[in-house]
Amino acid sequence: MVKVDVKYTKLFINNEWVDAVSKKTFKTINPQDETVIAEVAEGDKADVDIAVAAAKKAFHRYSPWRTMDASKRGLLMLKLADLIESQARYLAELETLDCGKPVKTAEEEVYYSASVIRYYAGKADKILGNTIPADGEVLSMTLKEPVGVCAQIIPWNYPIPMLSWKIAPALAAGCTIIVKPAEQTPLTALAVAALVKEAGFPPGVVNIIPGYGPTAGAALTHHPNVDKVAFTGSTEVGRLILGAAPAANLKRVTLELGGKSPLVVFNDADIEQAAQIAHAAAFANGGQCCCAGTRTYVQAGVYDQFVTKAAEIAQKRSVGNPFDDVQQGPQIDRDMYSKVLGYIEAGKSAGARCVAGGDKMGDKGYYIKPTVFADVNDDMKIAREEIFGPVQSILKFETFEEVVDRANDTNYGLGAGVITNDITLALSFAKHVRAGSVWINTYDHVASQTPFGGFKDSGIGRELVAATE
Ligand code: TXE
Repeated sequence: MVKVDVKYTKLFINNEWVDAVSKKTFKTINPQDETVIAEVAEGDKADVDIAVAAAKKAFHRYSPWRTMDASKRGLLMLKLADLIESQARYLAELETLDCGKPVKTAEEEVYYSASVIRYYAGKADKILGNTIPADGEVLSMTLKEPVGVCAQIIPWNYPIPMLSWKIAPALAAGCTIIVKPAEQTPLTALAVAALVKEAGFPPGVVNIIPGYGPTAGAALTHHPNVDKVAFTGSTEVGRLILGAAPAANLKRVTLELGGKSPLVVFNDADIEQAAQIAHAAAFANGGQCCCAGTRTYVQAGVYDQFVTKAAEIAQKRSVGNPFDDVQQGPQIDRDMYSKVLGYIEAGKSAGARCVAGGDKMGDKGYYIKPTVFADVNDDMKIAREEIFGPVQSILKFETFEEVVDRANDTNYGLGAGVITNDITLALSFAKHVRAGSVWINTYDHVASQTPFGGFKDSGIGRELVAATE
């Protein structure tokens, strides 16, 4: 077991480390072996009130933050990105300890997160308004203003990238922030908070309140002095957040929620390559990815060949101690572990053909074998509900029209993919599938320059580039 020093476990408010008002703490658990990593201060409404007051003060018109040149905001962000990179290995190990993802992937995610912050650093002094040819002897123009105090509630599947997606555009725009990390993974957000202070951001600009959703999270979403909530998580909680907004102050809400994304493989595809892309689409981050391509639709002419290949690749996927050179570590927690195993049983009892995995792995930690089901029907639970684990469902189709209808027959609309050499077919699929992002002959390519978000139950609004426009 790798020893990682946990340096920060308190709330971060006004650039200071403080205990919760209640003095309560909660345990963060290592998903490899269910041991306690650390006791972390448990924020609740009283702490949220203090953090919101700090963020509101930092947003006052004469505050150091509001009077700072926009270009200087960008420079502070560049400094933060440099500091994050300088601690890449430490942050990656802390992330792996807390959420179980392979340390190599965690390190890539740290560099990626620094790149997101750099991208928005460049935007800080390029947020432009318009001049408008209004009728009459007037000059009409728009001035882009920061929204104000932003609550940002993030999940456990990509803790540092989600932190960067949330804080970077808000900082570039000049907002102030209260982040509530997921209760499963509070540690890296706190470690980044220390770097926020070191970079020189004024007190109150970024505040981090670890704690639970129904307490700390709900206090933020109901708070009258929070101007916006940006949330990534389940559709169920997304509905609660949207519902809470009008009662408090009509705060703005962006929601990035779940998915059940289709990936379509046509007869003309290179099957080896298609199976590899589809595997990565379904199994990246142990399947704990909102846009995971979990419904793999394969055209009848190549179906059998594809199923054989997909099973082979899944059986070879290396699963184990995330500090070793593996492709997959444990699932995040006992709840998700049991939930995913429940879906695997549901797939078997519904008559889907399990061609790889299909079970837990070992007796310690939340490890699950990469699982592939073939001969899945659209009405099976495993084809309809978000599993959020290492499970791929393969479905057969005959025609383009049929597969577009079936791909769209879902409450979700986050991602979609298509694999074919026929560009007309690919673009036509991209046009007709109801998904926020469509990838052609690749999957899950997410860039700061490209907006991200969903239709239907997958959410409201767009993140990344759109956030400062
Ligand atoms: O999500 P929650 P959970 C999906 C995935 C998964 C399911 C449940 O299908 O199986 O959601 O995961 C905070 N008010 N995704 O339970 O509860 C919570 O503390 C305010 C998809 O982990 O939505 C955490 O910080 N906040 C997803 C965050 O919401 C509340 C990523 C997410 O937790 C709250 C994660 C409340 N009432 C899960 N209740 C994606 N889109 O990537 C909880 N929270």
